[in-house]
Amino acid sequence: MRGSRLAKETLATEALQAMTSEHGAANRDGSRRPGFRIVPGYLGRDRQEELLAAVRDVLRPAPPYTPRMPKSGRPMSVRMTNCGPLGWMTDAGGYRYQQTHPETGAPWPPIPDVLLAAWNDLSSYPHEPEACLVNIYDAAARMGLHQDRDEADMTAPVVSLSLGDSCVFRIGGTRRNDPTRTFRLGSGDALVLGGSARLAFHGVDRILPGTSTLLPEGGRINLTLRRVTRPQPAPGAVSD
Ligand SMILES: O=C(O)CCC(=O)C(=O)O
Repeated sequence: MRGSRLAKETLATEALQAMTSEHGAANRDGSRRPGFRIVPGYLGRDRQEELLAAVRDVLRPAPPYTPRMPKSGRPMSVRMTNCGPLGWMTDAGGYRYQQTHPETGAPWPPIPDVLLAAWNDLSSYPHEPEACLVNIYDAAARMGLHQDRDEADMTAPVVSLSLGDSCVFRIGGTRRNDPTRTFRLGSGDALVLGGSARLAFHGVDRILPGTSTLLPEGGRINLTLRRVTRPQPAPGAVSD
């Protein structure tokens, strides 16, 4: 099983490197350091169900809300919530991280262990994530091309896991007008944006309804893990 997963992963990574190398979103040296990396089937069905149960435990105290675009206040099609010490928010007041749910005023629930384990496995980053954005897509939802740039520590990658229906994911380079490519992200797939791809523009063009049986209600859930603040140096550490 593991061998075939690794073989699939290698093929997918090579294909993606070939697709993206023209605009620098992938590691050019073929190394395993986080650049642009996709791991198809990272979570098998049992682990997907475990993660889904953990996400439902997050949604009870932190119900999904409709985020709004800065300035215009226009509602987004994706619904969102968060877990972790910080949560990413957008409304007419702008993009930001905050410690509490915008509607309940309560602190976000903690990041479930199954997600922390995925971060430790995939991020190659020695500190914990501080925010896990939960994006909930119905069949009509999408997410426009954007960069994740509200974080202070860009040496930490973005790690994301998908559950439920597949989506058409789009990724480009670090400039909005760079060429883009699309590929399918399915239930259990992991994606890492690090290194030269940390600031790559990306988004979700559309959901492919009926492509997964995981969510009885249909649709897709995406969990995006991020480190937000720079870690404090250990006491007595000498900086150069
Ligand atoms: O749903 C996805 O796969 C992408 C989510 C995303 O780009 C984000 O939350 O910034």
